[in-house]
Amino acid sequence: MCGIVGIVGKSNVNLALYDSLTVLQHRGQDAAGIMTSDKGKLNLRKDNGLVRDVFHTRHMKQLTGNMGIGHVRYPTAGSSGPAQAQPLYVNSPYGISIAHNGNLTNSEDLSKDIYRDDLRHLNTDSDSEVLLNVFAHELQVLNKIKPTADDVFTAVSRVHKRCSGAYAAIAMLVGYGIVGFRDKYGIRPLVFGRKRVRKGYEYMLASESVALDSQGFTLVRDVAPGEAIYIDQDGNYEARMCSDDSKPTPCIFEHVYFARPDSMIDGVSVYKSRLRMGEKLAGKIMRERPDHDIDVVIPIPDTSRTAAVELANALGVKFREGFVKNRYIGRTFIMPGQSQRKKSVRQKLNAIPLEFQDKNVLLVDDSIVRGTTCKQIIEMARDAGARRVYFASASPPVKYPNVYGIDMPAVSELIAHGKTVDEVQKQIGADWLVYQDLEDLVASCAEGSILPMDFECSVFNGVYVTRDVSEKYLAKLEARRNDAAKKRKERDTGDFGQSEEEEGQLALHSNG
Ligand code: PIN
Repeated sequence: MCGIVGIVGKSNVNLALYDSLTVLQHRGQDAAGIMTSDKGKLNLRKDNGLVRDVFHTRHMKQLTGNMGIGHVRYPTAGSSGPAQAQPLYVNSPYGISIAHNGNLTNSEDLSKDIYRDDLRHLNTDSDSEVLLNVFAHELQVLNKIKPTADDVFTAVSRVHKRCSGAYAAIAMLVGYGIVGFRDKYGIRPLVFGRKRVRKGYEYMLASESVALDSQGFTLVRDVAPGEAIYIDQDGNYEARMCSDDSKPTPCIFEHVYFARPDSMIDGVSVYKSRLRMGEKLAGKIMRERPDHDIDVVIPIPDTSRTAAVELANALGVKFREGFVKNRYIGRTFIMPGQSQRKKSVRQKLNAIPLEFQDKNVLLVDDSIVRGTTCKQIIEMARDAGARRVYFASASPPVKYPNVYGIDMPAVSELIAHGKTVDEVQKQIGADWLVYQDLEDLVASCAEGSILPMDFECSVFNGVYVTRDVSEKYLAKLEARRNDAAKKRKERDTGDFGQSEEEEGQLALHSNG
């Protein structure tokens, strides 16, 4: 997953972009970048690393200008490195840069068209570079010396016709303005906000509303699926629907895990959807085991906490913090022969034994992906003295690959793929395992929505809304992810090296 932001302000926007990216850091920790436009000149700083490490005072001083865009990136299987950091740039026409969140599913075909028909060069295998070049080409063919909002909307409409898959993007036309657009399904989120200042209004587009909140902007609304919002550099904005068959189907995993709980997506509070996940899970537990003997509900920090609180409430059982997470864990060194150490969750989580001793505990997590982490956590609960260890997942079994920007592990690594719930329960070593039902998850995330909508739930049901995801595409993806898994294994068992120990990075890798 990636995070994107764009601002048209009345004074330098570098600090607000930087601060917004730190607020969106949970969406990607691999690379960060900011590009600003100052009187027709571009300024760029991007590199691998966390926002706080990529930008130093000397970079910030150079990022002058009242308009700019920013990006934080998560690595995809097999592709990382500074060349993949965003914003990306093409100089023709006008000078255009882009920050993209998502994944195009037809980028291989589009790359060929871009080369043969559009006579453009691609320098990376990044689908974001494909998106940028398609957009640039569609503006170029309009052949205008100065682009108008109409021209920008025409180009976005053409992008919707040519590009398939997931894309929430913010593009900047140097010296003219920025445009935010979402694919016709609205798979990835994008919000629009404004702030009143002395000289008028400043405008912001961002992946999540928390970025607006943190900078004192008010959420105006979500960019609708298929819509584009163009803000010129003088602060005039215009919105237009650029797709004639938009069908709101946002990614449900944003609610399960990716988005911050204090964000609003398509009018739904992520915090509230997680509370409802807990409530509905409690309903299922009561249906399946009305005489359950759960003494205490314990969340696995951090994401599952909101669902776990409400689950405990609804069951009328105590909620307790049984695990403490090390907030400062970053890189850990792996010495030769220490492969086990990388896999150990004990470095980042520690149990408080008095919450486990002689109790039947219900551990709650947001999802089970590989199942490696939860297996170890169940062991920790037993070591801490638990009598029985039950496990609840706030989402259904993850069984299928994601092609829309969440780079899940290879299907062969997904613990629930091709297994029954009983088999998964056995493999993770739980005394009982309960998963959320998909219809309950959907109901949890839909309540209060401003749009009549379905959700993109492919990791749970294998249904791909863009309808272009062939067996061949999935087989290629699987091969790439298997390769990445193999490399990871080699690295873990190989010579002295470094490794990211972030929970999310072990479990879920994503791009765009
Ligand atoms: C981690 C959220 N969440 C925890 C990510 C682990 C799956 N894992 C997905 C569960 S946090 S595993 O709260 O944001 O820190 O099933 O692959 O072992």
